[in-house]
Amino acid sequence: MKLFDGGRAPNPRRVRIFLAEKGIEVPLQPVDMGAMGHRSEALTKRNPLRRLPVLELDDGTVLTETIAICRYFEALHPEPPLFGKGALGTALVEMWQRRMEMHLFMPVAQVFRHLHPAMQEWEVPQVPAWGEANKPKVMEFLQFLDGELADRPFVAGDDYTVADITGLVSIDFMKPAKLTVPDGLAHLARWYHAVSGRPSAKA
Ligand SMILES: N[C@@H](CCC(=O)N[C@@H](CS)C(=O)NCC(=O)O)C(=O)O
Repeated sequence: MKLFDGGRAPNPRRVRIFLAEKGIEVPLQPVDMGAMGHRSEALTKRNPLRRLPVLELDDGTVLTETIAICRYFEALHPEPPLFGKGALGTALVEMWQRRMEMHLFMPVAQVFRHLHPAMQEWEVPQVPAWGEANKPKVMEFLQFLDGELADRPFVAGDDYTVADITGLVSIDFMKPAKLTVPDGLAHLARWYHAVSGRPSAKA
């Protein structure tokens, strides 16, 4: 098994954090995304969509999509459960993971990809107006999230889950997107301090 990894890119980092939380070691195959290594022949053969992360199993099966890869490891190593427990718990984690991805991660990504000069070769065409249009979406969601975090330690409840991983990576992704978390979101700040202080955050 090997995990084709994209260094600082946010989706590969989500998988690395997930693995670190589980205590699972998977051999990493670093891909230099700055040199467009994810568009090489070797990577395109494995993932024609030319995106990372890519997990290759020993029998040659290829898994892509961050959450699919995480679910694979969750099934193999159920402890600690990062996709929730029981009917309600897993549904709540699914709900929050999707909210974090759709309403935070994606808008931040759109700002970065459509406004950052380094993304000109990646996002064709770059539509700066679309990048700008996503900025208020990020801010609105952060306000909402701050209110939600007022009465629980983690995004989906009492336990740290994959929804927190997506949240952490999204907030960190705001830096290259040149976005700043607004002042005064005390619950969000408390949560961010907790999740970014976990050893897994360094993965
Ligand atoms: N839906 C995929 C998205 C993967 C993705 O977009 N990965 C980025 C790195 S964070 C990538 O490979 N981008 C390459 C490109 O846009 O050319 C997932 O969840 O894994």
